[in-house]
Amino acid sequence: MNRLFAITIAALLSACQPSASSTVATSNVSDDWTLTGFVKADSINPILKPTAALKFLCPVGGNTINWEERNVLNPAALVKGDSVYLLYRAQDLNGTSRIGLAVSADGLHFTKLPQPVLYPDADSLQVYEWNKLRSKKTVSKNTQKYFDGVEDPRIVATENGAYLMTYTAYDGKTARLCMAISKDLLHWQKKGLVLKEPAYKNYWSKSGALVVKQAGSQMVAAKINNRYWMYFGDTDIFLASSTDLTNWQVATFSESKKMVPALQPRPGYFDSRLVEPGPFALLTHKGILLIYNASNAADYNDTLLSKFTYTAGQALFDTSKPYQLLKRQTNYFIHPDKDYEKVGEVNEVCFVEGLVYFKNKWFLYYGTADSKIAVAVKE
Ligand SMILES: *[C@@H]1O[C@H](CO)[C@@H](O)[C@H](O)[C@H]1NC(C)=O
Ligand SMILES: *[C@@H]1O[C@H](CO)[C@@H](O)[C@H](O)[C@H]1NC(C)=O
Ligand SMILES: CC(=O)N[C@H]1CO[C@H](CO)[C@@H](O)[C@@H]1O
Repeated sequence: MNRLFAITIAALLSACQPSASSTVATSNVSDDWTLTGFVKADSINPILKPTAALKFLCPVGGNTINWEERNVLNPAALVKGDSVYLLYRAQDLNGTSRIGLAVSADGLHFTKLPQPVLYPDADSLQVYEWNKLRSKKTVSKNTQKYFDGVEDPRIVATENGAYLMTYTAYDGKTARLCMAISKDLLHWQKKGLVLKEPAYKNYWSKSGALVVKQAGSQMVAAKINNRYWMYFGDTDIFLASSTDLTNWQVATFSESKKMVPALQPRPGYFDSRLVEPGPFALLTHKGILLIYNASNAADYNDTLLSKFTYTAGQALFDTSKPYQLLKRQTNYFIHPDKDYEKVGEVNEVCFVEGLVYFKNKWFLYYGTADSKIAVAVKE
């Protein structure tokens, strides 16, 4: 990354040692900077379920499969025209993930397109998106061992009217954060790894949430200090920045070269095991609002949640210093309490990845137990 910038970060962080990010946590935080008051739409949830009805000719395996028979989960969302679009992850029975598209006129009732819009293909990314062991072994229905594919999309608009998706490419061994762009949400051009630098190419990376500004119902990638910013990671949350949305540089400390953690797990809280970005990071007049997913640890946990429960919380970062945590919720604002959130492929999961402002309401879309998709609405 840019040397000057790396040094600046290091200097700023060393000024508030030790532990830049987690110490703010327990201060008496006023919650007026948060986006809360979401109510789960119980009468129609879950809004998306897997089905064996949709067929797809897999260009890698060469076979026709029921591409979303096993699970649908972890959707990105955006508004285009008069509709809400969900880009959701779907798994076939073998556990390969692809990304499908569903459309809604009211944000609640969705119609799926019959074919996925992004999937492992016979292309240069196949090496990251397809598990080589698949061709050798018959995969058991009940193992996660061979899971692969393209997972967990997040989406923002760009200033030139295109859409940028970040997603996880998974080869069964290493998850790598990737990008794709589209003008129409149907046709996607894969743009490869987000972390292209040799030091990070084989690094486990996931969950890229860009800093955006809200323009009506559009969430548009926004620059701070002449750079775009992306929060990413699924243990701690790290940062990358870019001038062109294509070439990203990880924010590292200049001496140790370690990645700068913007947010870390907190012992004793709902986010004691891991933290991971939600939909996108929204510029507000109070700072950068990041909705994040969190998992509860087996030790030094929130004792009111069972271990490994996925909930979501919110954090606020300084607008001129995106690595500087200002505030953080002391408790989650959404957690699993419905049957379909508690039991599924992975139990006890509400995983938030889609957020839209549509017809004067906020709609939050989330994966439930890694098996279905639900919505919560803020009037
Ligand atoms: C699962 O894998 C087996 C063995 O490779 C293959 O025969 C089958 O068609 C695959 N099913 C799906 C849904 O991909
Ligand atoms: C929470 O952590 C304590 C130890 O700190 C452990 O005894 C307990 O079982 C944990 N609770 C859950 C729900 O994981
Ligand atoms: C982005 C990502 O990989 N998220 C994972 C976090 O954990 C939840 C719960 O198991 C999964 O749903 C996600 O796939």
